[in-house]
Amino acid sequence: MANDLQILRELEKKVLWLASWTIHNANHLRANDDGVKVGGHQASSASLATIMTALYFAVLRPQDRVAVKPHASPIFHAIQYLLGRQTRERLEAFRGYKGAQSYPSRTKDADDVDFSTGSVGLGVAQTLFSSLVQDYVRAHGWGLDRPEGRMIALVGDAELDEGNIFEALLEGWKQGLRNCWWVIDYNRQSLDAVVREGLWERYEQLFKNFGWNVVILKYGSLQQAAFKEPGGEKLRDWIDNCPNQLYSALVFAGGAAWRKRLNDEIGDQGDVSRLIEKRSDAELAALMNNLGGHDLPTLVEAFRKTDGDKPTCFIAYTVKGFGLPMAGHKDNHAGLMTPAQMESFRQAMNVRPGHEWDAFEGLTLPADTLKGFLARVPFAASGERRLKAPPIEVPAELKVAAQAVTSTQTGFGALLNEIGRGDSDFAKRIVTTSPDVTVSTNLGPWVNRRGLFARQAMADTFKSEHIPSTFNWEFSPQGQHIELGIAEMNLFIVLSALGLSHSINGERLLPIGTLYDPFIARGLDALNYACYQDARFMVVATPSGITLAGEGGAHQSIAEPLIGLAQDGLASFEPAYVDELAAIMAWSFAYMQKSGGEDISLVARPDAKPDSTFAGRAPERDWLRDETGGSVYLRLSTRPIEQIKRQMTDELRQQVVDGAYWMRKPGPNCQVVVAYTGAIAPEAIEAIGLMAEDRRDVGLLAVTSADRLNAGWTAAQRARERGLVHARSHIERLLADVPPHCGIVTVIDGHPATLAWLGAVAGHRTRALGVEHFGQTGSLAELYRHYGIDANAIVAAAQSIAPGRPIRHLKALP
Ligand SMILES: Cc1ncc(C[n+]2csc(CCOP(=O)(O)OP(=O)(O)O)c2C)c(N)n1
Ligand SMILES: [Mg+2]
Repeated sequence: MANDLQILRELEKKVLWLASWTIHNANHLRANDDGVKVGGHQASSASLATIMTALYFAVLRPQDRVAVKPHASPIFHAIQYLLGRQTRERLEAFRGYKGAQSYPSRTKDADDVDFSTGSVGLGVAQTLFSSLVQDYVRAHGWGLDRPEGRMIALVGDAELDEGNIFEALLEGWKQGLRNCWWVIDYNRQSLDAVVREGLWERYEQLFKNFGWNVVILKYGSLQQAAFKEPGGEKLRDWIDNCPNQLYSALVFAGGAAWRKRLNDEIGDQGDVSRLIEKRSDAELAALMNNLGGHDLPTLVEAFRKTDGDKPTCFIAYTVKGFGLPMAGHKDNHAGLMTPAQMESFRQAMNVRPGHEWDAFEGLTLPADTLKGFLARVPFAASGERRLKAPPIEVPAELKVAAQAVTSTQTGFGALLNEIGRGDSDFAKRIVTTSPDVTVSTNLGPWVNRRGLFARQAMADTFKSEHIPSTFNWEFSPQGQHIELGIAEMNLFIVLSALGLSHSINGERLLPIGTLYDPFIARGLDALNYACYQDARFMVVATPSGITLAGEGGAHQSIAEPLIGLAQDGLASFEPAYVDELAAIMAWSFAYMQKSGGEDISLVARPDAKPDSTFAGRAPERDWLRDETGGSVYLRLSTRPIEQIKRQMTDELRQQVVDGAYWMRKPGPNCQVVVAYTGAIAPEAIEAIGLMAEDRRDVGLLAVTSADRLNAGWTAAQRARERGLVHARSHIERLLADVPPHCGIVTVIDGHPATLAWLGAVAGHRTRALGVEHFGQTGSLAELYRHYGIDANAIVAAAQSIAPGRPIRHLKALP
């Protein structure tokens, strides 16, 4: 009977073979006529072959979740293939259309990727925050019937240069992180080069400082045995003092080179020489390559004896390109084996031509033994590892008593405060978080009601000392606000973790993160990452724009509306009025929970009939992916503006959500339409008034979501191009009756391109006003005038694109 170690050794070989073959197939065998470099990172993958074999086949349990280093994707897919969770077709199409993905992807891969990776550093931090979210969920009494999982990142050593990892590390320490493992693939190579000497010592110290266990896996079992031989101590010292560059170079050069070097440097004609000489070149190379990260017994033992209560960092010494001809070479990052090298690798692996994809080809143990083992692998025991949670019922309307003059930011605080009064499941599932701008983004009233989250209760000393304070800052396991330090990267990664809780923990959360609008840019890659893996959350960005007046250029956002327009997976809104905000938020909480499938065709359902389906409004919702759902970005303002007294009808609510409505419908002879977004509403209204005597039937279009409006328009065009002739988007219907000669002036406190496309919808001449240059301090009136978005600038733009008699209220522009 083969023991488990023998089986794991066989599987390790097979994993390495399959991953290498997958990459080779994509590069050399599959037609790739487009001349684009395919790549595939054979060396980078091989580095993790042993560690991942140990983890997936011997250590992981179904509840554990892993972020796999981007370039180890082929190893991951090979392992899933052996476990029957990945198809040969997808492996054959690796890096191709609908094939296994170059970097593990939750949304594009079919083999149950836990966390997407690709932009290095982000997946690592995601595991940390996922562990905190697991604690959050359990502290609230949910999901206790399931075992706690460990959140594990397989980290490249050069990946640790990414600062977001250290931001996360600090936050993890503050929040009492547990159940988190980071396994560092210490191959001492990055993309370009060999890493600095002694980096492991810095890491060790650093992780210990943040309360982590550090386990250094430097020597494999062959090395450990050799160190016990006479002369072994000398060998160990030599290894310890060998510079990274040299070690890598010798790994590449192989057994004879090791022999020469070791004899030259520590040969003593005695014990050490005997230790070297009694090994063949191949054995010597195997010994020197037998670093901790390539030694199954060492790895399995180290992983098995680590429990979850402290976070643990494993520094596993590895060889980049382990087992492959380019092993150790500093230029191997994107290196590929040549067909000739692959051929000798095939022979060495005993794989017959034509049997390259056979799971057990060339192995020495009987297939039944291996099959039996694979069928018992705990990781794959419970089938589908991705969990589901039913949607939380959301009120159709959110009520708030808005003051006569107020801002959207104040409205947001008031709406959440109202929700916070209730004891519904909806209120309980909301979790808020903010990077040290909780109070200044108006989450204060909500936090006062619902408390801050910590696994251990902490009293608010100001309160217990009876010192008056507006805010009750009490921490408890029941709290519903996660207070973060000032790191916007962390905000978006925790939102990513919270927003996947339904899938990871089987418990749905409704996460809301707040920050200042300009600082979205600070965490932008993490926001993109969160959207890419289809996490569901609401980002509330406030204050925004030059409307922030006195705060000046460093705090005033310009480009963010364009991010809102372009970011996939994120529906963006910028309402002007609190009743609009209430409608948008109610819709958003439901939208965040929809899951109509990731790959829904943009055009329409497959059963859509060209003539009837597009007659009603519903299909446009399909193009907008309303049934697919997504995350939401609300760009809010601190500017108090006079609210409109009106009834929020169902029709108006729908239009607000669809992206625009006529605040003042243009008459049949309309010469000018003003289309505005957000806090600039009073200027747009004022401009309409100033023009009224000199331009006929002026229209005022309130744009609540340039993003959704634009997406609908694009999708309708695409639908028509595919034969659905009646497809009409919301903006096309709104502009249908605007006469062709009419001009459109758009205005937003943000980049003008956000709305400039409106002119292309029905061919109206358009002038787009907005902010193109850094802001500065000043009063609101001064800044609006300076940047040309005040009422007078709107009127001047109208006069220039919709000529007629001079508009008498127009003043000369500064
Ligand atoms: C944010 C980001 N920047 C750059 C890259 C390009 N890149 C991919 S891997 C890599 C180096 C990785 O080195 P390491 O983490 O040590 O992994 P190894 O290849 O040694 O296994 C770089 C720079 C990336 N994927 N993401
Ligand atoms: Mg490396």
